[in-house]
Amino acid sequence: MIKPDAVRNGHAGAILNDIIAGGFTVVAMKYTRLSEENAGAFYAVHKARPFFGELVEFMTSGPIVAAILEKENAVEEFRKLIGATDPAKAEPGTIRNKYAKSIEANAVHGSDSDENAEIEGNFFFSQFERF
Ligand code: DGI
Repeated sequence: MIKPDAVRNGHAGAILNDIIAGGFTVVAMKYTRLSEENAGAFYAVHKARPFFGELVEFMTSGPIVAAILEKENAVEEFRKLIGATDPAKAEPGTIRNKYAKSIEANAVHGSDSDENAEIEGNFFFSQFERF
């Protein structure tokens, strides 16, 4: 997912370029905006964390780009491409290092396991939206 900060700051195109240059194939993609209910469900694992309310507020603050990406070893490869959660700790050249401003407004989301990639893909896309 390209998060609201990156879309707002005009980085969506550059981020997609980096993703494609990184060898990922786009299987599905959409431009949409999360409702409070959607964002709360998407980040349900963080419900008990002190930043949950702010996270939901931020994630609903503007449109996002959701995508399903394909590559060998995709979950790990994508996390390498985006860098650490906190952009201050993200390696130079990573998407979060280049385009993110803070640990919350950190430009992109990537699934953390194959299982969650399946769940998150199903959250955004039907079988008719995958190519
Ligand atoms: O998988 P990641 O997005 O790299 O990181 P995560 O699953 O640990 O956290 C999910 C999102 O929650 C993260 O992208 C931004 C937000 N977050 C994580 N830790 C903090 C945070 N937001 C705030 N405000 N403070 C935190 O410590």
